[in-house]
Amino acid sequence: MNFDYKNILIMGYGKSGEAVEEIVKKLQVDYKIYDASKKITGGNYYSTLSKKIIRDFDLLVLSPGISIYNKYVVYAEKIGIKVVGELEFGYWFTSSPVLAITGTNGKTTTTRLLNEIVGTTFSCDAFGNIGNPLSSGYNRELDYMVCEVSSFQLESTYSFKPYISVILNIAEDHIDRHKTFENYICCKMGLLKNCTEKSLVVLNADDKLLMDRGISINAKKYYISKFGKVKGVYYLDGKIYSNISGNHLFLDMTGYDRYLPILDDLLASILVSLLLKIDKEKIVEAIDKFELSPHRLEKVCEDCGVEYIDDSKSTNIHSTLNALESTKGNVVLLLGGVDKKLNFEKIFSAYGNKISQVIAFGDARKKILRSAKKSNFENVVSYRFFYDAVKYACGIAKEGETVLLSPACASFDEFSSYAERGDCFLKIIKEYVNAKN
Ligand code: UMA
Repeated sequence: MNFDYKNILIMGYGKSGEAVEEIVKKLQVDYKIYDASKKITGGNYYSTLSKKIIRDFDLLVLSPGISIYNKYVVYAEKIGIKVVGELEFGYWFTSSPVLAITGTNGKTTTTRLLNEIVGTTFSCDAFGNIGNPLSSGYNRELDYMVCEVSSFQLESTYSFKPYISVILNIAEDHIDRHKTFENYICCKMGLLKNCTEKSLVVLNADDKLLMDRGISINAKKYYISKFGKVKGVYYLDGKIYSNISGNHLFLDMTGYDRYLPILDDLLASILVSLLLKIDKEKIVEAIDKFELSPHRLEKVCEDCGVEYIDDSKSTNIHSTLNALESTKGNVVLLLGGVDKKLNFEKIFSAYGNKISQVIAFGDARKKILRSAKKSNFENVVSYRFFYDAVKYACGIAKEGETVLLSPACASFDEFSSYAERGDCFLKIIKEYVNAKN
């Protein structure tokens, strides 16, 4: 590509910033790095910025963690300095076609599964929000790059044009970052902004909001549905059908119960694979071998008739509703962490009858208590710390009930990641069960 920027500021020096730096070094242009919290020594780094510093650059490359509302980013744009996110920057330097997956929930699982299936037939790797910046693949010759794309990344993406784009669903999330739900929706739909009539797009026909927004997109559109026939791949009465060129039975789901809570992810992965003309046998083989993501509706323990499910990966309401939908019997629900300005009342109104007790914890606990009260849901207690909340849940759960950690919040008040929170959940349960037996 024609790259004529001469002075670059890399904003954020985590995985994304490091991958951008690698490309910039190869380009042999001047660059500096800004990171507010890392102590990096040497003349090339800033831990604080000023307008004067910003004026030295002609390109800012943002890590996903840095918002477009950051005051120096706003200033740079105002005075005409080009600002792009790491995903956009990485895309400038990649030549492989991208299979992009976004959505509020299910995008990591779909990315992993699709990458496994595509890998049976083509050279590929998983990139993006899954933990592997697209920029890190700039020097790789792959048939496909399977890329999980977040709203943080789409916020500052302009020319990104995937070969196939998938949007799994859209529900409220990250309102703390994007300010309004509408802004968040626009980021997600932004995945399709460079579509042409030749672009392949996969949408979830069961998601009304997504369908309303997708209607005006001019592309070759295919759909997934859990509720009946669509042009694409759909589920009906325990079987998956493909309806791309003719309607065919694709897979009888007997024996595939583990996929039922993540059916959308499975349908989307099959659909994209069929669009890539991968053999059915290869697809099914990869589905058989695939291990579901840890901390996503993972049954971690059963003791005295109580099931313990780790859904720590659930960091928004939509995902917790999905977990409640797929859980059998009454539920002791662990809810809390860092609120993303989401509406907890939906949980009580939709599943109040199924939840025997809510245990709220962490920063969001007071808001959860208020939401329960507003919804006339009385069985709710709160604890400041996760440890105490889990111990309490273990103590009150009755035979036949499920203790479900599906917190609908980020984990950063007490943990470094949702994975650490899930690991801690299991540790506390084990401690409780061992002490009792
Ligand atoms: N930083 C600042 N100022 C700020 C914000 C951050 O200086 O205002 C600095 C931090 O001090 C830190 C660096 O920026 O050193 C971190 O940047 P980053 O948060 O963008 O982290 P990366 O390591 O580059 O990881 C990012 C994604 N992080 C976020 O979106 C917050 C990772 O997604 C992604 O895996 C990775 O790029 C590779 O693409 C994580 C995530 O939480 C898993 N994603 C959100 C989610 O899934 O809900 C969207």
